[in-house]
Amino acid sequence: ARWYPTLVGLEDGRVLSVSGLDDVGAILPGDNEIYDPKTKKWGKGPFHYFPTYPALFLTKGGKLFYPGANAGYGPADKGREPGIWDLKKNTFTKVPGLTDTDQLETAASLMLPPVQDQKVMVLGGGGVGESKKSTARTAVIDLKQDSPAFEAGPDLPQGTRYLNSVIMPDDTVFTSGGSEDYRGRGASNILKAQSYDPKTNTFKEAAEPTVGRNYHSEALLLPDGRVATFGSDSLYGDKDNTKLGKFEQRMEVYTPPALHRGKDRRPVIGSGPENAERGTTVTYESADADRIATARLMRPSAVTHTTDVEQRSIELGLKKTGGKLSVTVPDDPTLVPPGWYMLFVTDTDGVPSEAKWVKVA
Ligand SMILES: [Cu+2]
Repeated sequence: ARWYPTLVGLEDGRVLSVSGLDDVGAILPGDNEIYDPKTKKWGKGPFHYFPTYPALFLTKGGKLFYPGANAGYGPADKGREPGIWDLKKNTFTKVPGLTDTDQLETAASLMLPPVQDQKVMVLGGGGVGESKKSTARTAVIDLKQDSPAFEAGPDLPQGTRYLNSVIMPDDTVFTSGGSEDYRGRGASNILKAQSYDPKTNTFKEAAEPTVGRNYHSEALLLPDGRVATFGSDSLYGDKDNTKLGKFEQRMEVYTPPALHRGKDRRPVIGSGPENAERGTTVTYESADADRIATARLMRPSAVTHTTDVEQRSIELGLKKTGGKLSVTVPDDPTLVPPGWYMLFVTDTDGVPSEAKWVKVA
């Protein structure tokens, strides 16, 4: 029995289920399991303890990276340090450099785009349990280095738990919402959003959301290039914490600036294959081929409790010839795990197309 686990899609299509609470609500000591869709059976996974909803990212070569971000439950002094988990040898190698390591619960984390850069970012987070602490810290680690270590990134506007972070087709990261205190206590929802650019390692202010988002809130990239945010579970409904909170049912949709430049400016991906094999090139009709600058395969998110280990953006090789776009998928299942993806192209002005759904076997 297991609830609040993280499900990590592996390079061969199997799914590793990690941590969680058992049927009486006690945290599992480390008995992880693997589901194989080919045999439709569960088997034993490598034994290792993590707090619930650990953020675990499939990295190049097949090891998992744990930035320390998690969604709580479990003791404060166990399984909270970041490191690299070798599933085959079941070894865990800690990585240095991260600050505010006592505030990794409810932190956001993601593999920065494109995934070939092998950089993982951690944003915000709070103290363990109902702690009042939260941090504005962000940090980035480059896993391509021989001895990877976290380096400080730009601070968030304030201490933030439950930050939503979404990879965008133009290789920026849209972040919004969260609250400064545990579950929005003391009316601490943060009505701010910002766009992070991995190339410059800076935040830029984005349009402010009007609905607060804390615990049990999510944000997803839509196939049309916008971002939907939904949910939130404030513990209290007022500043003095005297009334019970209500589950947030309003959704909001964020339209990035590039989509305000005119509907007819968006490049269009025309007809072409729905399946793409790794290591091969697939070709799509496109009247806009000449002005396309980048092509990305973006994995749809599976996000809950500020944990989204599915989202990733893969840089594709790009060739343009007379009204046709040819994109090449990397020949590496640890970069491109099997499944459905959204194919986006972005033009030289930074305007993205709508997505075309493409399956990588
Ligand atoms: Cu929950």
